[in-house]
Amino acid sequence: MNLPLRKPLMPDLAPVNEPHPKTLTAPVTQAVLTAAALSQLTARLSGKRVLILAGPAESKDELAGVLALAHKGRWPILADPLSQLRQTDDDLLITGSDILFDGAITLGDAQPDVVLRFGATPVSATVIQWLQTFTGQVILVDPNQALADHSLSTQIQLTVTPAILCQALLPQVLPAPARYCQIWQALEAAYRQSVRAIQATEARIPVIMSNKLQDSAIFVSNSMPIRDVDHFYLPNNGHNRIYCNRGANGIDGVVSSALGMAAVSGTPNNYLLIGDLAFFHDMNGLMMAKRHALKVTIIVVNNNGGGIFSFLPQAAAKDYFEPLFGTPQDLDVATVSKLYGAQYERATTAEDLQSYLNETPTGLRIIEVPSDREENTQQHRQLSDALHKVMEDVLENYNTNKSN
Ligand SMILES: Cc1ncc(C[n+]2csc(CCOP(=O)(O)OP(=O)(O)O)c2C)c(N)n1
Repeated sequence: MNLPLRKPLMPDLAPVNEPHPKTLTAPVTQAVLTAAALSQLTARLSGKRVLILAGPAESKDELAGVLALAHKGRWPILADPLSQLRQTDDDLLITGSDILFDGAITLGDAQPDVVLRFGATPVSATVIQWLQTFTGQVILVDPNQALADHSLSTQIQLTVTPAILCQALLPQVLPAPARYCQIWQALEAAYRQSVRAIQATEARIPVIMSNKLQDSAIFVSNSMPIRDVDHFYLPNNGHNRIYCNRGANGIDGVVSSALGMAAVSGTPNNYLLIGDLAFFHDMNGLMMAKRHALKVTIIVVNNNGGGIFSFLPQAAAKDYFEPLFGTPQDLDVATVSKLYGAQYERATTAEDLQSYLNETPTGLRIIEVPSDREENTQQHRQLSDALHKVMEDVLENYNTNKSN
């Protein structure tokens, strides 16, 4: 958009008293479930193998009722990193869904009959693709009729709030067969055990963050950071909120968004996890940290370019891959830190990062984690293979011991 303005460029300095709109989101409907709808829904869910898919939500309160309902039904919850449910270490939360849903594994007795969806579109493209192939029923809880269902798999759309729905269903539903929940919990336990032991440079960052951070607001950049957080940031009782600019999934404006978060989060414990390209893209946003004395720690994963593209087939086309996709900038993060008056640290080991995250934040701090794109791709592939094996072993164990 290019809006030419005519001189004189003197603004109207008279104060404007119009109140700012409190919220830009549409009002939440207060619809209640009719008795008929509730009984139909109960019949679809009670005693069934239900899988709850908790997508992005604004606050912890939005999906609070979902936990109680899940416990009543013994239903596992695929907890998107932006669902705000990973703030508590609940034993029904599932994080290892990408490995289970990428089509390489037969779910067997872990296969759900029904998917009950809350929140917006999940980060995981694998989960969306799986939903497209899922032959059971998909119910979407969409109070404002505003959630785009990118999977086009919804059969029933409920226009009640999660709170109203969960409260109404809670006394009605009976639990799923015990074995169903047990398998999911065994899968998740094995997954988490492997994730805790990750040594790979980039993949271990969310593991360390989920271990170390408490009462923090965490902003995550698009590209590999949000994927790694989805896969490897484990639920814990640290009460950390996680945010990301989803939608167009741009790598633009991420530094500024994180600083905006830090300005209103109400905590000095603000973090941004970001790749080098996204960081340099919005570098000058850092000015605002100085101007507003913001407390924020930025972890820059510096693999000198777009690490995500090394996972795509074009990585094999050596002649044009680097100038078109890899796009290394060869810029120095330490010099950028100096320019904006940030405290600079370089974390080359897991211990380095752990100890930097132990320090209490006092202002703008930039922690550079050097990485290598090729090595990162190999490490992720090895990790994915190992995690598939772990999950397959658990399922095989359950299938051969039917008495489990
Ligand atoms: C504004 C914008 N431009 C381009 C893209 C395409 N894009 C997606 S991921 C990516 C690479 C990001 O690199 P980096 O931030 O260093 O993260 P990494 O891939 O290394 O994890 C690019 C350019 C985008 N998403 N948004």
